[in-house]
Amino acid sequence: MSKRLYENYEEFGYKTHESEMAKQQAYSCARNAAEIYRQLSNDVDLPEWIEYKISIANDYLVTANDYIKTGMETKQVPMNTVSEGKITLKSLLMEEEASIPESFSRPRLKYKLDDLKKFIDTETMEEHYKKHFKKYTDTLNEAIKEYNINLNFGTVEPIIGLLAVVNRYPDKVRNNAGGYYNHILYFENMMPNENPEPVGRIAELITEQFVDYKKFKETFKEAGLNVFGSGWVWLVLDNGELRILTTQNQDNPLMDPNFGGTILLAMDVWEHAYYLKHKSDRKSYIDDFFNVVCWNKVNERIKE
Ligand code: MN3
Repeated sequence: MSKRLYENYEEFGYKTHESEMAKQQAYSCARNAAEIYRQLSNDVDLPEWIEYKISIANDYLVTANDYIKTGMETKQVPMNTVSEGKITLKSLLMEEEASIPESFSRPRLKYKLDDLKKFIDTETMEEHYKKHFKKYTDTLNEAIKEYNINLNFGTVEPIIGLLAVVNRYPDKVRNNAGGYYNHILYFENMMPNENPEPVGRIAELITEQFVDYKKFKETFKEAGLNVFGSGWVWLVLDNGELRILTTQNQDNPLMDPNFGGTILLAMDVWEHAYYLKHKSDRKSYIDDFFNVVCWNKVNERIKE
């Protein structure tokens, strides 16, 4: 694909100074992409994160290519996208960016904050959802402005795209992008639950890999108790296998460029998730957490 783009750019004629500059930039991007692709194609199995980045780069180039070939002659490029006499690739992608949110917001919960009270008390849920989660969301939005972060990651959801490149940014972005996304997962994978036993595909996977649900719970709980200080426990599906991971602070497995799995279940083990009811007893919080796990949500995530 990159090679084809590279060849396409060679056919372009000169239009105006601006379009010539844009053409040269796009040409140079395509040439670099083609060279990188050539070097990488010696490896038969590229790591998933490289494949992912190539596909993002490719999407950008295809969009730029389409725009130049079809748009440049018919559309007037708005003046504010012209900076110091040249059109940047960013301005070429402006139309696509229009659909990208400039900030993040908390999803509405599918249950009321007091619906889990038998296990997770209402006061904790209120503090957690309305204050802690809100704070991560607000601070993330502030950081996006502060560091002028472009949330256009092509076909990848903005928050997922951001987590994958979070190492480029200061801790404020890391902590709050993680804090924001981790809490989406956590509040989504809880639900008032009449029958908290795993069902469907996840029940099968647990039986295959952990013998039974009881054994799985013990392992997951042990992982939670071993998180020193604040952090998270994750059940992920990686190459068809269930794995239990832990992270510190607000880190998320998707921040690791080598992680290629799917997150199925998130458990917050920060004290703010349980201190009001369970005091320092993380163990009893984890027992209660298992009573509100939404296994249907876990099964949905397996299919994604
Ligand atoms: Mn929390």
